[in-house]
Amino acid sequence: MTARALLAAVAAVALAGTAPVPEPAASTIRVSQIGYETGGAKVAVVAGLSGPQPWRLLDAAGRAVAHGETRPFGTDASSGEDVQRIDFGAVVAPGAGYRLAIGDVRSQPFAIAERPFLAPATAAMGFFYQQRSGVPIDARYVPRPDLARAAGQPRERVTCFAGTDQRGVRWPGCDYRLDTTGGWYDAGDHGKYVVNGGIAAWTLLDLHERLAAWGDSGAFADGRLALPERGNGGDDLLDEAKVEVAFLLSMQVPAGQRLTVAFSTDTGKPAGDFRTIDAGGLVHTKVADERWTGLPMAPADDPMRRFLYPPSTAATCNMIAVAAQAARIWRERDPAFAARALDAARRGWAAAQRVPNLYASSDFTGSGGYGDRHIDDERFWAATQLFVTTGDPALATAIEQSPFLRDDSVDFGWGGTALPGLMTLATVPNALPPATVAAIRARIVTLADRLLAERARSGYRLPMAGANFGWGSNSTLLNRAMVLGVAWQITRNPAYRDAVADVADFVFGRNALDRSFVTGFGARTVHQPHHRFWAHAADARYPEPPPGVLSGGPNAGAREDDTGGLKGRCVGQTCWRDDWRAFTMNEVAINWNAPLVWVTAFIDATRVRRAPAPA
Ligand code: 9MR
Repeated sequence: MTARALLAAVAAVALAGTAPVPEPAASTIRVSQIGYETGGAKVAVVAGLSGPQPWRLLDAAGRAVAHGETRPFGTDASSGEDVQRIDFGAVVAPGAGYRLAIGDVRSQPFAIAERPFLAPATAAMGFFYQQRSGVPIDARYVPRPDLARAAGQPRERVTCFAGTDQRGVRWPGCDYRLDTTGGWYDAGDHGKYVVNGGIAAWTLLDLHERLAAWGDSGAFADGRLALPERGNGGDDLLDEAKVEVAFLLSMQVPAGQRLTVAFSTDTGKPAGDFRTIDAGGLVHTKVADERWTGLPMAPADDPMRRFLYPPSTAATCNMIAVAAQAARIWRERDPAFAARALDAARRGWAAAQRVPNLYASSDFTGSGGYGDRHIDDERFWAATQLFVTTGDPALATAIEQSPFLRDDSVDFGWGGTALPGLMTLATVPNALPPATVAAIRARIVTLADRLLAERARSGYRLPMAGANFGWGSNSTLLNRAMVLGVAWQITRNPAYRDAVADVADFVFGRNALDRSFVTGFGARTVHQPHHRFWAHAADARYPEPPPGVLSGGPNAGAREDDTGGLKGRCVGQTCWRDDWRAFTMNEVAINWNAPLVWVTAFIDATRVRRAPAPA
């Protein structure tokens, strides 16, 4: 073959390699499609069998290397299915391309590996770089050249929205501008929202604060991630999180600034009760487009005017929490940044005390609402983070008297931030009396036990037994897994770690749809996320998603349009479609990918390490 012919042949193979591979059909044997840890539990879930059936584990060559019998479970409420389980935990030989088989039915292929979660954790962190606003996304730091793009909003100097909202209320605007360049886009849209940026940044920083206790403080050491900051000597996870912290700080109203805001208290009515106040120290809720843009839309092509939207007490508390957390994390690493963050947090705290009940209005078009009328939990969260950083005795009293110390909720998220306060108090050294810290630790363990009890009732071993899958359900599960992970950190009881891994197994494919909800990981994964730039399905000139991006997941309350006729006829975790239009179930978001990073990094960091060979 001539050199030219060889080149042509290579090119043909390469081209064939880019052709879309047809997706394998869904199997009734559901496995984690990335695979299982050599030393971990290994369970598959099977639907549609009657009575125990013989199973075989096949290696990549199709040879049976283990066998056994399925174990009936009964009806699984989250899917409506009758399920059985295959437990092949005894198999520890590493390998790729394993499949489980029952008769002629085969599972998707999967691996047994020492560290199956390392690559997903790294890819899931890479999502954040690619969501950066204000900077070009450089081909050197993305997994494929077509993911590079021009900067969106490289000079974002914005003023307050002035004009009429969706309900016809006129907002007066303001006489200042803030430079809000930077941060991460929230999701498939180009809004930047403080409450969601806050919980997402906290989640990554919380992971950082735990890695040493898990025995892996270098998990994201300099050079581990593909980032422009690589080689600066700093931890890569912190480099990425700092991008968002800086954005949150930029959203604060300048000291002494007077502003006209609406003190409406009833979401059912148009905004009202406009008053002019000293708004200094409060934080604007969001910077976002004036009207919704369509798909596809690269950030650099966004033609909309962008505005600051009114400050709220909830947004202020989010900034306080993360800025205070940042102040302790960067205290030695970057004292100037830490001091700036602490000053912002303190000014924010004073403002939130002065203006304790300024709620966000959801009446603006062009961006998400993130409205929240219950902000005592945000106040508590802000107080805990500020207290852990400063030891201020006045905050200690407020924390010790808080009803959140005895709260029963096992969930947290952008609108519910009490548990993040407790999770920090439980494990980050602080000046609370030891008995109070012990009580908080016991509380977390109690909540985790409640999650284990739910898991015992769940056919898919989920810490959420019912069919109540809502918007971003994958993050609900992953956030519950974080509570389990903290309980493991407190007790070292392996049952909690196993339960974390069960959530990961679900997210990577052990679910009723036989679907890995993380792009690029698994034989049947997500190809059409609702995202304005990774919009290949909507327009072939735009890229497919990068690997490591989590779909919001099943949403039993999704719009009729999104379910394609499923609405009302799907059960819990079956209410999902891989469709780029389906923003109620197939969008991606920073507050969903952050717990994916936390959970995958947790499993990897807490792996059973082999004893070092004797010297
Ligand atoms: O994650 C948010 C979910 O909890 C809400 O129910 C939903 C409707 O208000 O909004 C979700 O957040 C979206 C935000 O408003 C705009 N950016 C995309 C977010 C993810 O879909």
